[in-house]
Amino acid sequence: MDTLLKNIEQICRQHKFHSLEEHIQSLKQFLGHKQIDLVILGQFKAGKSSFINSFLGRDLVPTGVIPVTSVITRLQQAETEKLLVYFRDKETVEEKLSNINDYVSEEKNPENEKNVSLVEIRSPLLNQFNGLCFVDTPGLGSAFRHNSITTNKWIPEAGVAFITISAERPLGENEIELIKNISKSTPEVIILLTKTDLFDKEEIHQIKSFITKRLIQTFNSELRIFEYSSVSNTDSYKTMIIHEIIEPLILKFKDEREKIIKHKVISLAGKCLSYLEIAFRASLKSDKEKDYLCKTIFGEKANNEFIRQELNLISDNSKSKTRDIVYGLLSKYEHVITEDLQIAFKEEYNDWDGNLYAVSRKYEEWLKLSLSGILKEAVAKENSNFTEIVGKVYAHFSFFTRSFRDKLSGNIFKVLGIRLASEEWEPDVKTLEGPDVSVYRAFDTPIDLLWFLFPMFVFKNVFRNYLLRQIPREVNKNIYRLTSAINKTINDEISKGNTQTMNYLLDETKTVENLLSSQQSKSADIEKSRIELAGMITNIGKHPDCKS
Ligand SMILES: Nc1nc2c(ncn2[C@@H]2O[C@H](COP(=O)(O)OP(=O)(O)OP(=O)(O)O)[C@@H](O)[C@H]2O)c(=O)[nH]1
Ligand SMILES: [Mg+2]
Repeated sequence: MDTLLKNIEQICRQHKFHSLEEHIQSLKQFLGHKQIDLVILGQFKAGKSSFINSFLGRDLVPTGVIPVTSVITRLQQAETEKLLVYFRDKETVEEKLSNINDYVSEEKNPENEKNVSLVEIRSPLLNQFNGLCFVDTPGLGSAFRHNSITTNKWIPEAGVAFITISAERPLGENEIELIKNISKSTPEVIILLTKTDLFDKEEIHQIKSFITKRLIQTFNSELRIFEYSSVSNTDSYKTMIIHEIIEPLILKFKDEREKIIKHKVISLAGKCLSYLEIAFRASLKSDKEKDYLCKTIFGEKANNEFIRQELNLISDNSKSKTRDIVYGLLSKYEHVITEDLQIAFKEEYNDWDGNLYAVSRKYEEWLKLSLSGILKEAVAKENSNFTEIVGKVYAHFSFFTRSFRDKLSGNIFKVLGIRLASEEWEPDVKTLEGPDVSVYRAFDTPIDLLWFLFPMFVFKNVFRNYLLRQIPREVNKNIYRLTSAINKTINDEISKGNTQTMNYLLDETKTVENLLSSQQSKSADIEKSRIELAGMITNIGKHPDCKS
């Protein structure tokens, strides 16, 4: 496999297939892991985390009735139990296992605001599985798009994929898409029909037949389906899975790992091969014909200018709406914040001694502290909605990317009779950071500097009423400022997504341009690489893109 990967790398370098670089790097990273990851995927609330807990016989990962898992959690064997939390932006931390909720649950780490990249549970409970790891993933399809993005990005790491399907919602379009996608990364996709306790035997039989029928209709092949319930009959379901999946994997660990690696390398080789075929056919054309090819392939809707304009359109259109959405989310707190602060102020003010200058400073300090605390709480409550604004725009970028590639691939097919190998891509979504909250001076005109003119024993009530009246203005002003700050953070993130998408597509068009400009003098070289690679693939097995 190493030789094949080196060969692919060398071919990509020689023929400038830039867009396969990321795929090669992620595969190399995968080769560094010595375990096999059993990745539990599926819609939110399908029972993924419950399956892991009940299968391992202990409540290790959090579960619940609303979307829970927000971070990839990997469970692997170890002599002693520990929890490791890996962050995107800081050093890894070792934590008590009992604190796991603080990092992986949507409630304690909403929208993964702590920027955790992975949580690893190391436990002797996993020792019985000899090198097999379980990976719990955030559910797909919930209102939280960032959860789906996190999981989609992890898909290339899967060794064996368990697609959990709740018996309550048997197999929708989302699962079909997921199976299509994951099949490119792993040879072993297994359906886990969860919550079987909710139906009787006959009904479960009907649900399984329905799933099998749909899979055959779509993929022309069946997948193994295992029943599971963490509520009743659990031991017998567990025994079945251990017997049919786990034991064979452990018994032939080395072979199974090779099989997974082979599948991934062949998937990459398939992409490389499709590029070589395009390059070869293009190289046989005359310069005039090449000109025509380029014009047809990069017609009106597949050139760099078109990409730039369309992405900017998506960005600008979304950015122009951000401020109103953010203000809508924050302004609903204005009334209640104002009232709460006014009540609190009335209590505090009586205890403030000193001249007007000292009282004004106290007021500013108090207001800053109280208001920033309350606004921070409001921002924390709304943070998932703010991140979601970015998530929705990224979904547009990823949709545009897919349509663009389909268009490009269709054009190539029209003129050369070959399609680009398919690929899923989306920009990386990051958790937004809450902005600073600040408060103006209590007096815009510095009358407090004239404190000696206003003895407090006479004016205390006048200033009390004055300061009380300032509160609504301060709340309103700070909500506006906060809106501006969050608007900027969100729009900066949208711009970053735009740049990432642009770079990805420019790489892709550059690669195709290189392919199309292949010179006749290179035909023999390209053909040699193509025949060698095709030969290696045939020797090893059919590549997955050929299956569907
Ligand atoms: N009746 C029944 N309920 C189950 C079963 N497994 C899970 N549940 C319930 O389904 C809900 C969701 O379970 P989780 O394990 O948190 O689901 P999940 O797929 O991990 O959810 P996310 O992390 O949000 O994607 C919880 O209320 C569980 O109690 C089962 O086998 N039978
Ligand atoms: Mg979960």
